[in-house]
Amino acid sequence: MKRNILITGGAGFIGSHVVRLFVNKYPDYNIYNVDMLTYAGNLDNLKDVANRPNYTFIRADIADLDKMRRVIRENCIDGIINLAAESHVDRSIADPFTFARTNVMGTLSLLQAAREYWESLDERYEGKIFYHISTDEVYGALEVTHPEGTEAPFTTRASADAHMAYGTDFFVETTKYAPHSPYSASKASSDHFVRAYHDTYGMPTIVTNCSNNYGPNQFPEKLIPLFITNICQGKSLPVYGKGENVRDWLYVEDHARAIDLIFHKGKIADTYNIGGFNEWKNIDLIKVLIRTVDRLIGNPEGHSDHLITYITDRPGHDLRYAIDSRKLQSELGWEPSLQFEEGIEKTVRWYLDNPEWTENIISGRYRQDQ
Ligand code: NAD
Ligand code: TDX
Repeated sequence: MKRNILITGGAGFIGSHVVRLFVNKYPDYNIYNVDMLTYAGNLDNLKDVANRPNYTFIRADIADLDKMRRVIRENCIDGIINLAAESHVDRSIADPFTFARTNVMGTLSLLQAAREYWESLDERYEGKIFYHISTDEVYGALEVTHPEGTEAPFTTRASADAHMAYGTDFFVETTKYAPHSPYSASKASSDHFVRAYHDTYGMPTIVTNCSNNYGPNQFPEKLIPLFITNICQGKSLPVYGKGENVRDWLYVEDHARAIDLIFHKGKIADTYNIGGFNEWKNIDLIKVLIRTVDRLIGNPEGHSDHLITYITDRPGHDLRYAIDSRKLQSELGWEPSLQFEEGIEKTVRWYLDNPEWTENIISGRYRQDQ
């Protein structure tokens, strides 16, 4: 079937994996990638698909309502996957306004532009979808609790059942929103606007909330790529607080597969949580990273342990995120494909095999070329 799909934020980390998947898997779809190319946007991420006949890049700001109206109307867009966002918590603490502008006003502009176009058509919303990509951070933070006498579940990816057996709390689709950082507050606000466009205007919308992603092409300000880069360069590894915060990690291609599945088979007006049942305490994860990088570059074991440096905690640092993704697994049959150890190995190898990708970012060259 022919379709015209608009993917926003496609030059970023997750967006580039989603664009690649759709361009390769659906030759009959026209894929339009709208990205403003902020510091986080990098066209190097999409070199392999840039010249495909079913792919078009449009440099534009999602908060530019008139531009979004034109892009959607001129290209007869019938599906939107909204990934464009300011995404780094530390930057949101330094500059909350940029987060409100892109994440809230940008999403609202896209919703409004889509609404105007779709309502002008005879078939109106039939066959249309506005799919908004959100985060587990909107749910706030969980405690680290597990029954006495049991090991913490965050040492390797367990099955969902084994994980639930610990009886600790997880974020489910009905967990009340309680964002703490300006980033998560802006994402929560955008989620509310998306649901309001469904409830008020009947727009077919879906929202998904995913846990921490990792993998190739992640901007080296986030924990995993920053630490891989620093270990390679013998630079210190700034661990916030005591390194006891817990995150639930998912390989980025597994997230992209979930997005594909939900875009095509998800229930309109519904919400799905996406996560890998793969919780790690930061300091344990950092030790795995050090071991993996040292092994792959031929350093003796323990060589880079001294780089760990505990620094002042991030303000408002959420203690634990953990996603219960059983709804997505049981209703749509999605499962993460990789064990964490495999995913980390693949990720470290990618950064080691592609040093120019990181070097272009550090030198700023990537911004001159685009
Ligand atoms: P990213 O920062 O790597 O990429 C964001 C992209 O959006 C960049 O290409 C940037 O140029 C573009 N962009 C920013 N502002 C824009 C604007 N005003 N107009 C057009 N384009 C703009 O982000 P990411 O980590 O790939 O995250 C993508 C989405 O997934 C975000 O909505 C984020 O909230 C969500 N998410 C991320 C994670 C994660 O672990 N990274 C987890 C769950 C959800
Ligand atoms: O230098 C660091 N030192 C450190 O201890 C950095 C960059 C991070 N950390 C800690 C903070 C977190 O507990 O590591 C953990 C992961 O940090 P980030 O990579 O900044 O991710 P996080 O804050 O958990 O948010 C991420 O997951 C959810 C993404 O950035 C968001 O976009 C997504 O919504």
